[in-house]
Amino acid sequence: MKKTIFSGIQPSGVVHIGNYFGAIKQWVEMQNEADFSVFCIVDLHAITVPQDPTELKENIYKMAALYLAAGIDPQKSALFVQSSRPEHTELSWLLNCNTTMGELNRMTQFKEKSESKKDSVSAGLFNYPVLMAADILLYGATHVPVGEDQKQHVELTRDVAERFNAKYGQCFTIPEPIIKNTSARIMGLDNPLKKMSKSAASSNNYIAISDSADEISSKIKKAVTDSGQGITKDKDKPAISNLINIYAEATGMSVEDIEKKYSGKGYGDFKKELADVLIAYLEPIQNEYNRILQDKTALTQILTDGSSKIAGIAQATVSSVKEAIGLGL
Ligand code: ATP
Ligand code: LTN
Repeated sequence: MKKTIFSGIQPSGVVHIGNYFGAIKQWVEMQNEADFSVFCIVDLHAITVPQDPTELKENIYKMAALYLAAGIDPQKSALFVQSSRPEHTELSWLLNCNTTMGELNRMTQFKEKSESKKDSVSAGLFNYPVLMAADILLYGATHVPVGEDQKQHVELTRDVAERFNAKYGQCFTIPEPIIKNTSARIMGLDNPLKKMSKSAASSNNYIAISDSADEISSKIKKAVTDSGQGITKDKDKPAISNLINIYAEATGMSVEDIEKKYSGKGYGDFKKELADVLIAYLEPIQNEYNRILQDKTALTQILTDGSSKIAGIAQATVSSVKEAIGLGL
């Protein structure tokens, strides 16, 4: 079967190493084995929560520059901005009418994000997973690389697609979430029991891709550790396990090899070397990012080309779905 990859990330504020290792880095690895890959800057998802218009526009460019700096190759993959293709909102409506309130009420991300402000969050935040389903199903994606927190949304996509196919005939390919072991959930440096998050209260929670060497060193130094000692991955040692995962992602070393290398050493030594490893890992990406971001005309061209490349696929999907439902003349 043809392997088609789809994934997206919101252009909202900081990008941290959780996003990078959990999502973007995997996409770069996967684009080489896929028949076709589509990577999207999901600005329509970003506006489910308030955004400043000037900052949003700037963040779209920043996200595009980061995708490219990370190694997304616009020759091999289509890189585009979600709002540039009207088929995303169109299919989203068609799917909304085939998704139940019950299904959306069960989405844990919505529950977490609307906690204590149920009546004031936007209706878009509630419908967010359906827009995500539309993104995936428009291009017949077979594989969707994401972090663990998005697994439930991909499962909803599968349910909606299967039900639609059963009701209206074969319209959609059923996608599979692809979640990598060591990077599925990079945890907060200040709280290893919760995922690293750009919406965290303190910037000590995360390492941003744009953090300077000094910031990286200081944040790793401050990162909480577990009681006891020893550099070993263990479910009773969530903090050090998280730091080992980050080390593994930045070096490509296996967890066992890392444990062997630091056997008999203390948290202090390990943290110092982890900071060095991360600084060296991020430096070339940061340099590329800064270079690419300077030429907005070139960036705009890449995004417009990406959007044109996939227009035919998106339009064909929407046409066949409308036809199946019995819409139009
Ligand atoms: P927020 O923390 O405000 O919910 P976010 O940091 O999760 O935002 P998104 O744009 O929602 O950012 O996520 C982009 C991608 O990064 C998704 O594939 C998501 O699964 C992945 N991701 C986000 N946080 C982590 C994390 N801590 N570990 C691994 N992957 C992550
Ligand atoms: N909801 C995702 C971003 C996203 C996405 C997608 C990921 C929007 N559409 C389609 C994979 C496939 C998030 O990371 N917050």
